[in-house]
Amino acid sequence: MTLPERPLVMGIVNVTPDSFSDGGLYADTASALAHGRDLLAQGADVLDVGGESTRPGATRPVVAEELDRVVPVISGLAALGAVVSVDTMRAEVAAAALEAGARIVNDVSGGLADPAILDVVAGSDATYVAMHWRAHSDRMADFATYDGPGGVVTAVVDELGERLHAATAAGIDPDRVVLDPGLGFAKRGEHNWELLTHLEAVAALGRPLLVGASRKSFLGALLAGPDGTPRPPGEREHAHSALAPLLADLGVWGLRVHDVRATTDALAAWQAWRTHRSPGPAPTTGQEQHR
Ligand code: PMM
Repeated sequence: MTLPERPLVMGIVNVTPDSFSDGGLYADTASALAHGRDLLAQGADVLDVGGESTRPGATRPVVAEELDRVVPVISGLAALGAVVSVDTMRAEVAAAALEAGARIVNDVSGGLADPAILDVVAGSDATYVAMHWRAHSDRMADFATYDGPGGVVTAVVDELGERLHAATAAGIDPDRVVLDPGLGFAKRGEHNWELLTHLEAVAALGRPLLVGASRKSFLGALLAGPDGTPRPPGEREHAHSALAPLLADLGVWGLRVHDVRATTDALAAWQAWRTHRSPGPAPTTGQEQHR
C-alpha cells in the first residue's frame, strides 16, 4: 500500500438512529445516500457506512437490522463510483457489504468481536482497518485501565500488534491492513491525548494509520464551558480541524471525519504551506528584506 500525498478523508455515513453526534439524521436509505453524495461533493476520498452505533453505552442492532441499514446505502454509493468502507464488526455484514461494492472493511474490534470477519476479508482483496478495542460499547468504560508499564501507548501498540498478527494469520496480506488507535474506545480523555501525541509508536508496527478523533468527547471536554459542560458534538469541529495538519505531518493514512469540508480545507492549507516551504531558498524574514 503506498501512502497518499495527504491523509485520505473518510467521510462518516452513520445509518443509525443513535450515533453520538449524528444519530437519526441519516437513518433511512434516502437520507444516507443524499448525505454520502454531499460528502463526496465536499471532497471525501472514502465513505464509511455504518449501521451500528458504537457510542459509549450503545446496545447492538440485530444482524438483519444492520444489513438492512447498510447494504442499500453501500450499493447506491458504490454505483456512483465512490470508494466505500463498511464500518462493521460482523463477518456476515462485511461479506454482504463487499458483495454490494465496499472496498474497505473497517472493523472497530480488529477481529475480536467476530473472528470470522478475518476470513471474509482474507477471501477478498479489500483493505482491512483493525482498530484497538477491548469490549462492546455497553461495557467498554470498565476496560479503560492502562496500568502497565508504558501506559495506554504500550498497551495499544501491543494489543494492535496482536490484531495485526491475527489478521495475517487468517491470510490477510499485511500490505492490506491499516491500524487505528481507537480513540474513545475504552479510553478516557487523557488516554486519547496520550495516544494522539505518541502515534509514532503505533506507526512503528509498520502499517498505515487511520485516526478517528472527529467530534469525540475528549474534544467536548477540552472545549467545555466554565461550568464544565462539554461542548456539544456539532461544535467541536474547529478543534478537530486544528488536529488534521498535525496528523498529516505524522504521515497518517486517513482521517475519519464527520465534517468533510472542514477537514479538506485544513488539509488544503497544510498542503499549500508545504508546497511553498520547499524546495526553495533559505527563508528570509521581513526585517532582513528591509535592511
Ligand atoms: N469511531 C467510531 C466508529 N467507527 N472506526 C474507526 N476505524 N475509528 C474510529 O475512531 C471510529 C470508527 C465512533 O464514532 P461515530 O459514532 O461518530 O461514528
